[in-house]
Amino acid sequence: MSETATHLGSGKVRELYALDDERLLLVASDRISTFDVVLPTAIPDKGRVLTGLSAFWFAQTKDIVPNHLISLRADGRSLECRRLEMLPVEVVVRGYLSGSGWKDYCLTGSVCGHTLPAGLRESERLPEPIVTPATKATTGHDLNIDEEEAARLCGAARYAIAREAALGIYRYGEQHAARRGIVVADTKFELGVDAAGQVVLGDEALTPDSSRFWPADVYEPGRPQPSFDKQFVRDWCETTGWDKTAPGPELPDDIVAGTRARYIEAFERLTEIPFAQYLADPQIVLA
Ligand code: Q0Z
Repeated sequence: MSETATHLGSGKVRELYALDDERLLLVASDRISTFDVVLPTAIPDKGRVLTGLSAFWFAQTKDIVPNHLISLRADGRSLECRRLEMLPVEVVVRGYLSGSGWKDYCLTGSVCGHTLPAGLRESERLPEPIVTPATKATTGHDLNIDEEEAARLCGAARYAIAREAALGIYRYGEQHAARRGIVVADTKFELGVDAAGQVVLGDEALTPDSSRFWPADVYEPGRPQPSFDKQFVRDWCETTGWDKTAPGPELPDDIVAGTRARYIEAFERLTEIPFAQYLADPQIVLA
């Protein structure tokens, strides 16, 4: 028995293949992007960290919302998934005021149609998490939309189910991570509809690439927060005079090693599994 995978597309750091009409393969590379540019230097095992974390969250949250995971491959970096009809919006959940949410709040006092209390500071925890959908731009940045527009694009009933699913997973993940010293400021979900018409969580879940992870020990509202995973890379890039257009700079060995250690630290804190054990037996994250 052999399988031939058809390459369907590339993300910045992941590849998508069709295995057959019903199944896809999502493969996470060791590439890293910063300031929206993929760097020429890989972070060894980054793809395994992200795949292991995603599989961990899919297993942990399957009773909150069904997901597309069929199996985690022995390479630790590939997920076999059910093929879904993806919703035309990304469902972003924000528990903290950062990024485009902070920008929009400063300009208008609201984020994607959510009017927020006056006087909030950058990176402040919101009174409750908000859902801020975005349309998937074919190029460049995602476009924030309000929930009324998302409901129109998805169908109101489908959007209502998707937003409750996203909120439920975010609340679970944010609490779990907070107990282990990681603030999940926000996270992006992609959901779809399966052959039975059920809304299903697809893509990746609560990874550092789909979320903002902040170290809880230095969290302080009123300023931007350091990234749990990418801060060494960002800080080093800022010392080089790079203009943040492609191609990015090659990373020195110590920045690669420090960044790899941060990804592994995030994995170990969140899963409570030594990363070496994941490499020896990836299925351990599904238990
Ligand atoms: C995910 C993406 C990547 C490029 C489509 N279960 C699913 N069913 C149908 N479509 C998708 C999924 Cl996950 C799907 N993407 C995002 C991922 C490389 C694009 F690894 N696009």
